[in-house]
Amino acid sequence: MPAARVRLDDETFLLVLTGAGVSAESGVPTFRSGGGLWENHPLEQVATPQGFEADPRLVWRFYSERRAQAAQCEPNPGHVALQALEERLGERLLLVTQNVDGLHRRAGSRRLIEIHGSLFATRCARCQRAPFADDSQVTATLPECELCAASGRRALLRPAVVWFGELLDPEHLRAIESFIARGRRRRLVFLAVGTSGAVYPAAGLVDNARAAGGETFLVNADPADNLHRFHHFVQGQSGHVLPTLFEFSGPTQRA
Ligand code: BJW
Repeated sequence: MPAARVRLDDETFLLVLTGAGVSAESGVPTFRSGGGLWENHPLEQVATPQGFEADPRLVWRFYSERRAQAAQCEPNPGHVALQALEERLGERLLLVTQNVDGLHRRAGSRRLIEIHGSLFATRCARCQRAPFADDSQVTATLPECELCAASGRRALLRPAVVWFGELLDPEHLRAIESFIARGRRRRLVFLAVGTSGAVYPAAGLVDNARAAGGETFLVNADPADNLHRFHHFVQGQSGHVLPTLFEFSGPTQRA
């Protein structure tokens, strides 16, 4: 049994934030496990607009490899436990993930916001066309936007993920704020899982939850950078901890 348990009752609004650690047991490498490097390239070289501008081929190779790798991975008991919570809590649960690997969706989670985008979507680096589903591998030829081409401009396509220095979708941020506001009027619980607490604005959500009177939990293999801002810390592997982390009381228990 974990060191602390998350009590859920009929009043509870549960906001969950997940990071790369949740997918580690599925075989998806975390960001900072290899010292923040991919093939000796620092993250800034492959996960910034400047990096893409300087070497789009390198960046596409990074994302093509990750597409292929994530497609071969399966959701683990941590993803499954969070999906099961959605069945019990319904609209009183919101799952916010920083992960782009699609594993929460594949586990069946639908009350889900992918705040850093998706590995399996592509968009134009220049125009505002909506991102489209895409699992292709980019090797030799860099893909170009055909809508821009039709109006006589050349623009590269890029992975539909959020890089450092880029804004998160304001609609996503509004949906999170609105969930916290609803929870504030009832009983708000915030749970962060498998994230180093190093990247904002995700790492600041614990503060938003606390400002709204929320009780806050962190489940992580190691102490996160923002550990001191949580009320409770359960150290361990999420696939092991999450299935027994929650205790239910009231009708929520019967679902
Ligand atoms: C396990 C486990 C197991 C392992 N079980 N646990 C405020 C202060 C300072 C700077 C900023 C600030 N606000 C904004 C910034 C700038 C910047 C930022 O945060 N910089 C920091 C580095 C300081 N943020 C941004 O630029 C964001 N944009 C923004 O805020 O716009 C406005 C603005 C811009 C500039 C200045 C000010 C305002 C955008 C951030 C986008 C991040 N993008 C990436 C790439 C996405 C695409 C892709 O996947 O390739 O997102 S970077 C990378 O980090 C990725 C991740 O989602 C993200 C977080 O990583 P995560 O998930 O925490 O993974 P790890 O590897 O770090 O940690 C894993 C953890 O799991 C570890 O702790 C392990 O111990 C644990 N673990 N196995 C449980 N089995």
